[in-house]
Amino acid sequence: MSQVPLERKVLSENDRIAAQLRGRFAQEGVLCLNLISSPGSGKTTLLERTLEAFSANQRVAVLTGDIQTENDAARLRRFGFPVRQITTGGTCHLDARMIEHALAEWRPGAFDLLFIENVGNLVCPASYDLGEAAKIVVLSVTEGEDKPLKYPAIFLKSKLLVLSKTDLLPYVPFNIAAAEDNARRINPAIEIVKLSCLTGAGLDSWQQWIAERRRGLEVRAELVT
Ligand SMILES: Nc1nc2c(ncn2[C@@H]2O[C@H](COP(=O)(O)OP(=O)(O)O)[C@@H](O)[C@H]2O)c(=O)[nH]1
Ligand SMILES: [Mg+2]
Repeated sequence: MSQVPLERKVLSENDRIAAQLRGRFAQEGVLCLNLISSPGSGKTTLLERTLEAFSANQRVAVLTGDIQTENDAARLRRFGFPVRQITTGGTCHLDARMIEHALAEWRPGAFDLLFIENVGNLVCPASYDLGEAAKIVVLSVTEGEDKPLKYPAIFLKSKLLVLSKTDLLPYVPFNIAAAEDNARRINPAIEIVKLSCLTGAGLDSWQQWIAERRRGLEVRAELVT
C-alpha cells in the first residue's frame, strides 16, 4: 500500500477509537483536554500549577506523553492525583489507542477531568483525535509570533491558545499582539489566555476557562437526564 492510503487507514482507525472514547467521556461526564505544544513550552509546568491549585477532593487525572522517560509523570504525581506516563518509544504524537490502553487500569467514574499532555510537537498531534473535548495549543513567548502561520493545523483545531511564559516578555522581542492576530487569522474563533507559571499572572483566566467547560458539561448532563 502506498503511503497516502496507509496514512488514511491509520487515521480512520484512530477516529473510530477516538469516537468510542468521546462516547465514554460523555457517558461518564469527563471533560478531556488535550494539551499540545513544541517541547519546552511549559505544558508540564502549567499542569503542575493547575494540580497544585485543586483541592484533594477534585476528581482529576493526567496522562502525559513523551518519547522516553517517566520524568513528567514523576513531576505531576507529587500532587496526589492519578497520573500515568505514556512513553511512545519514538512516535511523535499520542493516538487514541494509547489513551484507551492507558485508561484501562482506571475504574470508570474515578475522575471527571482528564488532562492529556501530548508529545512535544506542533505537527503530528494535530492529526490525531483523542476523543478530547478540546485541543489546547500552548505557545511560549520565546518561540516567535509567526508560529500560527507556520503550523496552522494545530491552531485551526484548537479551541484555546495559551500564550505562556509572559514573564519573559521584557527580555525577548516577541510581539504578543501579532501572535494573537496570527492565531486569529488561522482560527477566528480561537480563545486566548496569556499566562506565566513563574509569576502566576493569568492563571486565574486559565482556571476560569476550565471551570466554564466543566459547568458546560454539567448543564448538558442535566438537559439529557
Ligand atoms: N520563565 C518561565 N519559564 C517557564 C514557565 N513555564 C515553564 N517554564 C520553564 O520552561 C521549561 C520547560 O517547561 P516544561 O513544563 O517542562 O515544558 P513542556 O516540555 O511543554 O512540558 C522548564 O525549564 C520550565 O521551568 C514560565 O511561565 N516562565
Ligand atoms: Mg512536559
